[in-house]
Amino acid sequence: MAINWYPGHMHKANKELAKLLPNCQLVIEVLDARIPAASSNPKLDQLCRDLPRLKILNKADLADPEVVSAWQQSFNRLPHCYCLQSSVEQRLEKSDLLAAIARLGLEASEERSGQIVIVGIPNVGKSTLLNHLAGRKLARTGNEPAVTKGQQRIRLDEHWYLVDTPGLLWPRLEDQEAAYRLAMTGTIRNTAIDLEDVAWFAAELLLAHYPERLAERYGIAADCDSVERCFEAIARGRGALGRGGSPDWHKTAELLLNDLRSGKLGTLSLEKPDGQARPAPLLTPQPPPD
Ligand SMILES: Nc1nc2c(ncn2[C@@H]2O[C@H](COP(=O)(O)OP(=O)(O)OP(=O)(O)O)[C@@H](O)[C@H]2O)c(=O)[nH]1
Ligand SMILES: [Mg+2]
Repeated sequence: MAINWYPGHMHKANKELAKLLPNCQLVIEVLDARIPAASSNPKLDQLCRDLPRLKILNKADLADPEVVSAWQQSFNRLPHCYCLQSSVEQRLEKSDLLAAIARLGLEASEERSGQIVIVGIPNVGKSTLLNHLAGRKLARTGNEPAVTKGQQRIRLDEHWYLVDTPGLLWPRLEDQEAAYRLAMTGTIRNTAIDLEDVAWFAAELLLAHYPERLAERYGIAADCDSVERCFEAIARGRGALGRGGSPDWHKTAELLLNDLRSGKLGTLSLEKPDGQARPAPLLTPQPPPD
């Protein structure tokens, strides 16, 4: 099933962002450290033109530290761009932001406060970041996409305002493998995806690149190369069974995705910075059997 998710509120938020940007001096683009490529909005470059960009590799606690550092280095080679990491244990601090502003050559004006906008895909941690920088819980946060529905501006200090924005995707997710990675990590509302399809894709990817995690958590044999057997083992091990004791594919899919999204399968990097996404072995995601 092709994945696309561009509800009406995103269309509106996109227009509101386009109006706001001419009055901003800096764009903070929050990326998911597990999928820095798939979580980069291709429409943002057109919208932001040559505004300086601070890329934040957020949720770094859920990704492989070495791969995140490699991404950070590769982003730091881009012009007008500076990249930092942020995670639950080590959040981006206000002092880091002010240092980044200086590094990007921006100066606070004495007469008029400048404006910094925080943008990114849904559920990536934009509002959490705004609250942390503000030192107070001003924006609503939640572990589901599309929690923020409108812009929210706060004062960061005497020189800068900070604006939180709703999470944005784009009208067509052309790269469907990237779309599946977005879905696996919780960017797309569950009602807009086929959960079993996405979990099947996730299991393929884990079997190919992180079989030891499946072995550790579910006792799946390290040489298992069948997604169906992997699903069956999870279902039996976790009691996700339907009538007659056969595996309940839907429950199993939910279980696997919840474990993956919450970090119970350990740190995962699903893309590498050399442009080579850690590929799922199949080009077209295959649905689970009926
Ligand atoms: N593991 C981990 N979780 C994080 C991190 N930052 C934020 N989160 C969690 O990610 C979820 C989404 O956070 P939000 O701040 O609401 O995300 P958002 O980007 O504002 O989402 P929308 O408003 O829906 O676009 C929440 O459950 C946060 O607790 C992080 O660095 N690591
Ligand atoms: Mg938000």
